[in-house]
Amino acid sequence: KPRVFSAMQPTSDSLHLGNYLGALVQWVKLQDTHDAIYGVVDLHALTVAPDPSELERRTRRTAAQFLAAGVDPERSIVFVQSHVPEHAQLAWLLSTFTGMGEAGRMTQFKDKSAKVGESGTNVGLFTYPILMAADILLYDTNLVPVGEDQRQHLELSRDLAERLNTRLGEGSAVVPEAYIVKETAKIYDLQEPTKKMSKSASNGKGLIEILEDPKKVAKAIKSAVTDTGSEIRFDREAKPGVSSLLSIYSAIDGRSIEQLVADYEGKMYGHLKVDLADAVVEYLTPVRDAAMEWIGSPDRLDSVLADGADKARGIAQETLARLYDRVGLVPAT
Ligand code: AQP
Repeated sequence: KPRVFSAMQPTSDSLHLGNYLGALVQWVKLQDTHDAIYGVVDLHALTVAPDPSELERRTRRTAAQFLAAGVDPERSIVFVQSHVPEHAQLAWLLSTFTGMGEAGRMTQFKDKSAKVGESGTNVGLFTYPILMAADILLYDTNLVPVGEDQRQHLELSRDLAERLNTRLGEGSAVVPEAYIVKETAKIYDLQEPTKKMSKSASNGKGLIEILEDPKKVAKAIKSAVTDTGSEIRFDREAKPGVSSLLSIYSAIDGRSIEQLVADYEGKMYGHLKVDLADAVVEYLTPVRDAAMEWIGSPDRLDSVLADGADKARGIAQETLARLYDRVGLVPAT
């Protein structure tokens, strides 16, 4: 079976609807056709200097949400990045294959560091995409399901894989493909519907957290920014607010955007919002309940993660040994 790898950072107590629809839904589906490995990338989260006890809590909560969404630990590997030291080891090796200019072109670093200023940023944030390439190449990954914001980082992973094959010989690395589903590749902030829904960028009101109290979820949707005029139609340029509500609705309800537009012909924005709020609450309730159950059973959760780390490490060690050998590092034994 081809291999799929993807991961999320434990940077908040709850994933948001963008993480969920943009990535997690695809993770669950791809388990049927792929050998799947899904990680909580805690080493990446260190780049934002998290509070230690928060990081610990969020790491378990993030894993709990993967499982609650339907990632099946009997079929797929679920693990925590820092449990597999080969991630950091391969990242070092890859950093020696990455040009300064190449790393400097990453727009996410530019955006994030611009926000905190040069003195607030750190080298880890700069080399973040190299660690991400290590995450992916370590498992000889064929496919990486992510949202649109990760496209450029994926491109770097591909370039690095190709470079390893050129410089160290064919078969050094598998060149991964991004798997970005157009309809859900970018879920927008409800208050600023031209920006992506994001843990860090939002003021909070435009964000739907999947573990949030259902009343607050409904309220956030009902107070979403809509556009001038009253017609319900899909037009990202002229009507970003309504268009983004339609995208979310279509993703969770299965009706196409055209069908939704037809169903809401002649109705007001308010109708759409009330129905969408109900639909989202209904959609998220079982996920929230299941996540709470996992969060309430830390021993069970830790045992899933221990098992996942064992399995992931088995694969990671082989890949790292292959690359260490090809670059000429003398084996320890
Ligand atoms: N708004 C979004 N629409 C679709 N997909 C999205 N993803 C994130 N936001 C959206 C996808 O979710 C996964 C989470 O990756 P991450 O934990 O590395 O977080 P991120 O990409 O940095 O995005 P966040 O969660 O909003 O955090 P910040 O605030 O740091 O930007 C990825 O597959 C991502 O594409």
